[in-house]
Amino acid sequence: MTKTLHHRACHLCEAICGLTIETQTEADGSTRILSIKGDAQDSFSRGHICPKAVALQDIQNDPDRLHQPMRRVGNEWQAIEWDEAFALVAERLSGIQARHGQNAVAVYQGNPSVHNYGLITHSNYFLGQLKTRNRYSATSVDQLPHHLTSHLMYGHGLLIPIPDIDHTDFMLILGGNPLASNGSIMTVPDVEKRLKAIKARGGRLVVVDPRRSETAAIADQHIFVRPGQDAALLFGVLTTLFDEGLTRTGHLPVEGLDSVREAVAGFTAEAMSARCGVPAETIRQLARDFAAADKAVCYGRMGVSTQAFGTLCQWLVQLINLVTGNLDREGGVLCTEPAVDLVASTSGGHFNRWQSRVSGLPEYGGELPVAALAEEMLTEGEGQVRALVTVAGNPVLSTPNGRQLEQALDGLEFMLSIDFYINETTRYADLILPPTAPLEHDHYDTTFNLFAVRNVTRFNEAVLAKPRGALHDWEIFVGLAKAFAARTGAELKPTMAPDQMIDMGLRFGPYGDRSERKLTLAAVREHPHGLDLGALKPNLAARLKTASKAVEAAPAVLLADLQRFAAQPVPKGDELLLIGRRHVRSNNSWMHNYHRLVKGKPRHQLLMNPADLDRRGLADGQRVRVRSRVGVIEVEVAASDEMMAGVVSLPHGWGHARPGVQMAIASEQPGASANDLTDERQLDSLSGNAALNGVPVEVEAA
Ligand SMILES: Nc1nc2c(c(=O)[nH]1)N[C@H]1C(S)=C(S)[C@@H](COP(=O)(O)OP(=O)(O)OC[C@H]3O[C@@H](n4cnc5c(=O)[nH]c(N)nc54)[C@H](O)[C@@H]3O)O[C@H]1N2
Ligand SMILES: Nc1nc2c(c(=O)[nH]1)N[C@H]1C(S)=C(S)[C@@H](COP(=O)(O)OP(=O)(O)OC[C@H]3O[C@@H](n4cnc5c(=O)[nH]c(N)nc54)[C@H](O)[C@@H]3O)O[C@H]1N2
Ligand code: SF4
Ligand SMILES: [Mo]
Repeated sequence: MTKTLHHRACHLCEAICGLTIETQTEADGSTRILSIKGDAQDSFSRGHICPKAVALQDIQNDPDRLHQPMRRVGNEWQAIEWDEAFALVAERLSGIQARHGQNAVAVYQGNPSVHNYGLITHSNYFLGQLKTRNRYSATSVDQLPHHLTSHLMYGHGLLIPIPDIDHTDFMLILGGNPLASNGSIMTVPDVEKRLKAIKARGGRLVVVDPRRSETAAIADQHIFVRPGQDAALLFGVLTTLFDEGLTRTGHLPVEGLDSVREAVAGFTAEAMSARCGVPAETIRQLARDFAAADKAVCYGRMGVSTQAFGTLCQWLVQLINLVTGNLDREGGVLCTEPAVDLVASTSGGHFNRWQSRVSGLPEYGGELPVAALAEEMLTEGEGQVRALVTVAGNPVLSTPNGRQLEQALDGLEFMLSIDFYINETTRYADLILPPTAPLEHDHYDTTFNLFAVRNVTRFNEAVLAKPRGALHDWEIFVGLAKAFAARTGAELKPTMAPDQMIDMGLRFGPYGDRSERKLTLAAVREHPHGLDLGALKPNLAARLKTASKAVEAAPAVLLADLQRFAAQPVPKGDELLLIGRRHVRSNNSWMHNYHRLVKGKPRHQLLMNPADLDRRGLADGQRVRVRSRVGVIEVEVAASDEMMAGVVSLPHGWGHARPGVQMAIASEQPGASANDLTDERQLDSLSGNAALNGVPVEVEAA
C-alpha cells in the first residue's frame, strides 16, 4: 500500500486551478483517490478550488460512466470491441458520403473539446478526412462574437485582449458572472479575491446585468439592463466619450476611428436610454467614471455575446477600451504571450466564405452556426445531413430549440458519439465511443493559457493509469482515422502523441529554442506546480495580424450591422424575457450526476421578480408553465428581487427526464431545459451566434 501526492491543474472550467491529489495504491495494483485539494504552491491559483474539482473523483467512480464501445441494437446497448467499432464507423460514414455527398455527414464538437488537449491535437486527424462543410461546435452558442471581432479588428480570431484584473482601477463587467463561472475568456483562478482587491486598492467594480448576480452583489455599482440591449448602452457610453472629449490617444496604429465616430454619432445616451432601460444620465456618468480612472477595463462575456447584437457588443467593448487608451496597456486589456502560441503559429481565420444550405448563415473558421444544425437535417434536398458525429457535446441540452434537434437526430441514418455517458444527446447515437476520464490522461492547456491574466504554463501528468482496454480521446481519433482511410483508400500521414506536439509547440514558441529560456516539455515538466512566465505586457502592435498592421476600428461588416441595430423597434417593455445563469456547483449539462454537486436545495428554478409573480397571481415555489415560440416547459418558480422586473432566469443544462438517459443521480433531479424554450431563429445574424438571452416567454400556473 503506497500513498502518492500528485500535482496537476483542474481543467473542468477555464480557471485551471492547481490541485493536490492524494492517491493510494493497494497490493493488488488498484489505485483510489484519497483527497483532492487546492494546491497552495501553485503561484497562479494560490490554493483556490471549487466543488467541481472535488467531484473529479465522482466522475472517476461513477457507475454510469461508459468504459467500452456501446452499439445500439434496437433499444438495447451492446458492448463491442474497439476494432469492430472503428470498422463500423468507417463503413457507415463512407457509405453515406458515397451515396449523398461529403456534406451529408455533420460534426458537432462540444465544450470539453477545448479542455482536453488530445481532442485539440487529434480530432481533425479523423474529422478532417470527412471533408464536410457541416462542421458545428459550441462556439456558436458562446464566444463566436469574440473571435469574429478579433478576426476583424486585430487580424486573428484568437488575439483577444484580456482584462489586466490585477492592475486595473476600474472594471466594468457586462454579461459575465465570474463568481459563478470562475471567469471566462479571462482565465483567472480565485477571481473573487482579485475583484475584491480592485476595491481594496481604491478602484471600482461596476456590473451591468439584468440580474443582481453574485458578482453584481460585490460590486460598487450594479446597473440593470434590458436583456439583449447592451449594445444600446455601450453606444451611449462610446458617444459620451466622444462628445464630452473623454478620449485618450494610445500608442497603437489605428485605422478607421473617424468613420466610427461619424457612424455612431446619432446613438447618444439620450437616444439609447429607452432601448436599454438605463437612464441617460447613468450611461453618461458611467462613461465619465470609466474615462476618469487611470486604468480601466471594459469586459463583456456570455450574456452579451449570446444576444441579438452580440458582435456589435464585443466590437463596442473593444472600442471603449481603445478610445480611452486602455487597449494594450497595463491595468487595461492586454494580450497574452503564451508558451505555445497559437496566434503566431496559425493563420487569422476566415469568415463568410460559404453559407449554410437552408438559411444561408455564414461560416466562421470553417464552422457553421449550430442554430442551423437541425434544419440541415430536417430539410430535404441535395446536401441534406443524414449522419452526425458528436464529440464531447450535448447539443440537445445546449443549443436552441433542443426538441427540434431531437426530432432531427431521430431521423438520422447514423450517429456516432464520442462521450462517456448515455445522455440526452448520445441516446440517439448508434455507437458511443467512451474515452478515458479526466484524471486518467495527461493534459496541456493550449486554450486557456492563451486567455490567462498572467503568462503561465504547466504540464499536467495523468494521476491514474489508463485502465486496460481503455483509449484516450486522441487514440480513439487515431483508430477512427486509420479505419476510415483504410476503407476509403485515402492516404494517412503519420501522427505523433499529443505531448510530442506540445514539445514542438513549446520549442517554436516565444520561450523556446530561439529564446534564452529554451523551454521544452521536459523543462516544463520539472514544475509540477506550474511555471509563471510573468505579468501580461503591451505587445499588440507586434502581434497584430491585419493586412494594414493597424487596429481596424471600423470593419465594414460591423458598420453595416449598425443599420440592423437602428432598424430594430424600441422594445415595448411589457414582454417577459428569459435569460440564463450559471452556478458554481454545476458545469453546463454534464456534471449533474454527482451527489456531491447536486445535493441540497434545487438550483434550477425559474427566478422571477415578485412584482411579476403578483401580476400573474403566482406564488413563490409554485409550478409554472413557461412558453416560448418554440416550446413549453414546466418548472418551479422562485420569487427573487435579484431579477429586474420583466426578466426571468433559468440555468441551461438541465432537463434530464428524457427516456433512455442513463444517469441515475441526474434523473432524480432532472430540472427543465432552458433550450426547450430558446429559439433557433433568434440570432446575432451577423455572426450566426445564437441569441440565447432575451427570449420572449409567457409564464402561467401549471
Ligand atoms: N440557454 C443556454 N444555453 C447554453 C448556454 C447558456 O448560457 N444558456 N451556454 C452555452 C455554452 S457557453 C456552452 S460552452 C455550451 C456547452 O454545450 P456542449 O459542449 O454541447 O455541452 P456540455 O454540457 O459541455 O457537454 C459536454 C459533453 O462532453 C462529455 N465530456 C466531458 N468530458 C469529456 C472528455 O474529456 N472527452 C469526451 N469525449 N467527452 C467528454 C460530457 O459527458 C458531455 O456529454 O452550452 C451552451 N448553451
Ligand atoms: N460553475 C460553472 N462554471 C462555468 C460553467 C458552468 O456551467 N458552471 N460554464 C463555463 C462556460 S462553457 C462558459 S462559456 C463560462 C461563461 O461564463 P460567464 O460569461 O461569466 O457566464 P454566466 O455565469 O452565465 O454569466 C452570464 C451573465 O450574463 C447575464 N445576462 C444574461 N443576459 C444578459 C444581457 O442581455 N445583458 C447583460 N448585460 N447580461 C446578461 C446573466 O444574468 C449572467 O449573470 O462559464 C464557464 N464556467
Ligand atoms: S474553478 Fe473549479 S472547476 Fe474551475 S478549474 Fe478551478 S477547481 Fe476546476
Ligand atoms: Mo461556454
